[in-house]
Amino acid sequence: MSASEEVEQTTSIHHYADSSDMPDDIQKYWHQRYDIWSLYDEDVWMTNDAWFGVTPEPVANKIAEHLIEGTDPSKTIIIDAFAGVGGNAIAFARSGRWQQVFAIEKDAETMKCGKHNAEVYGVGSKIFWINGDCFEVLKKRLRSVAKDAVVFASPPWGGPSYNGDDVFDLKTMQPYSLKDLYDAYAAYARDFVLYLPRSSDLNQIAKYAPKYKNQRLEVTHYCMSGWSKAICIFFGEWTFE
Ligand code: MGP
Repeated sequence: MSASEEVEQTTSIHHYADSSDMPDDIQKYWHQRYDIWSLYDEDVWMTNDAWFGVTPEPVANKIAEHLIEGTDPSKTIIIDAFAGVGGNAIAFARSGRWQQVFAIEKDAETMKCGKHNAEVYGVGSKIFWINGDCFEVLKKRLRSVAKDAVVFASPPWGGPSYNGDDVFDLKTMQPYSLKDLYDAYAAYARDFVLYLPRSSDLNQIAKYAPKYKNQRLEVTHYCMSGWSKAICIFFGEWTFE
């Protein structure tokens, strides 16, 4: 019995070898498996929910590149607040830019996937995982670290049905609204990035443009095959060309 077969019997962790093994509601992601993970066949582990929330590898790599371009070189620590099965944290670790990569994940099974996937991608020793609620962890364990770190957050958007409305309402996003996220991260970090739906209401985002930066706020679409997958909002001090 292989290690992944053993894991599958006792937990919600899976490495599906065929789409027919997947629950119906996530089968549509099967054809995207190599877009999500180029090393999918090397025994990448996923929970069922991770299929619709994980950042695809090319997008995660592009975000990691942008963070290198835009952050002050004096910043050496990055905190992935909703690390999930590891998509972004692995890209941050692989970029080689950060002396420390912290990955916070609330769900223990999901975190096991993230740790395992980091091993698959050869960066297992470069990520420090913390099992807990990111708001609690930032308040208590990482408080002194967070103020000089970059915080990256790819929160839940209320499930895969987020896509139903033409314009996504960030005030009613579940379980955390834009305001909840902004208030929580601004309390602990100066520089933070939110990964949000491509159809997010830009007027709601514009309200957070700071006066001291001439009312400018950097928002970037991340695309695959010419279609936006999601946006990032960059809060704090960023210098993009
Ligand atoms: P999607 O719209 O569900 O993609 O998610 P899908 O069905 O592949 O459709 P297509 O039109 O893009 O082909 C697009 C991207 O949004 C995914 O790749 C994830 O990175 C991200 N994403 C989706 N959801 C539901 C979430 C979420 O709840 N949280 C986070 N952080 N990202 C999500």
